[in-house]
Amino acid sequence: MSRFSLASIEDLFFNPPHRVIVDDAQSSVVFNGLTPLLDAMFTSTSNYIAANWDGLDDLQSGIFAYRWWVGSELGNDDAVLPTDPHMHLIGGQRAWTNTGLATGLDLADGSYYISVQAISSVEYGGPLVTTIHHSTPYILDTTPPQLNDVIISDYDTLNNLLLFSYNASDEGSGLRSVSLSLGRTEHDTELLAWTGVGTAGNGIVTVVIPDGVDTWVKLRATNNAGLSSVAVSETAILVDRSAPVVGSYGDGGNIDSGDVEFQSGTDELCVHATGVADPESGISQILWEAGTSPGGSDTVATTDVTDALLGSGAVCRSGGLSLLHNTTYYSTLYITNGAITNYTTTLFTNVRVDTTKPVGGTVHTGTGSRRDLPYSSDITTVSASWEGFRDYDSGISLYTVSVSLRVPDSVGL
Ligand SMILES: [Ca+2]
Ligand SMILES: [Ca+2]
Ligand SMILES: [Ca+2]
Ligand SMILES: [Ca+2]
Repeated sequence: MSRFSLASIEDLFFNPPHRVIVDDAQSSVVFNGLTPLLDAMFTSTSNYIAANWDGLDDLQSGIFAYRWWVGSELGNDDAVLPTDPHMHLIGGQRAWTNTGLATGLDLADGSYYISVQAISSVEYGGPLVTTIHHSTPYILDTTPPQLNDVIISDYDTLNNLLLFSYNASDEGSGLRSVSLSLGRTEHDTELLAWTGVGTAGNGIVTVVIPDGVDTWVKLRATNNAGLSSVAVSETAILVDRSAPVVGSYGDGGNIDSGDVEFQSGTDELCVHATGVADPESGISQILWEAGTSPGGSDTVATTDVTDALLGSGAVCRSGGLSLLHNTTYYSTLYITNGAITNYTTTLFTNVRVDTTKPVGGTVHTGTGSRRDLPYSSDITTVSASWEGFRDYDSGISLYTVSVSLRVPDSVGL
């Protein structure tokens, strides 16, 4: 008798001389998975499990048969019962694959442990059995990572640095990698192909994002079982390396009058600005403040005037103001664009309050040597001249001359 019959294998395991080995991470005999000599750590497939082994055939007497099994704890067989992996093969030992494959399973996520048993072909004195319990778990994870809270915190337009953070984790197999891509939509990666960014939960990527392009940021987290989740930034980001532009601006509420340098009213302060725009990213906010010193806000506290200035082009503050004669009021407008790293155009203008009328001055009929003559023979022209009008605060901006006709009581015709 040179061989045990297959029918007698089960009997051999009841009480043979038995050696049990629990291997360690450095051992290279039993391996998880189908790839020869590669110890797989993770899998995402729940309907089959596999193992392979090597180096068990150098027992002095040769191997008569193998069995393998799988359990949720070391040595257990609650996942795959002990099976002869070569039982179905024709051709004897030459056809052995030293691979175990159990299919049609419905495994739950968790850790699985492979055991392999070799029965030696001892011809005298009964078989010897060696069992190796592979201590490196084969981790099944069928759920992709959790990935959310993708936040783009900043874009450094000088150095082209994109700063971001996210929340990613994987309970079963842990995170293996996180990648980032940029696209013009939520789906493409046209602006930046997938780029590894580490798993720290935040990072910085150097990438040139063109001005004025809605840019969607995508993150992809992959777990150790090879499953991925993708998350997209809640909104597109907009990069703009140029500040808003402005047409004209100044003091006063009448944009047709342009900037004024003096005003007589004491209960109202106005500013105007026209042509306010940013072609790349639009205008997000306009703030106005005014005070009695440049940059001050003691007269008009910082106020959001975005709607008013983009609408009518002018904004006034009237209630509660009591401006002082001979005092200059300095307005500051902060015009901010809509980019992720926004640029602000700051405008300065000022107006001086003059509540007193011009003084002095005399008016004469005629000019030069013909001044103040009682009669004139010129029937087509009336002329006048004046002198001495002054305003010590704001100067004279305009003279208006009027001529009235008074007919004497008796006119000789
Ligand atoms: Ca998972
Ligand atoms: Ca711009
Ligand atoms: Ca002015
Ligand atoms: Ca005056």
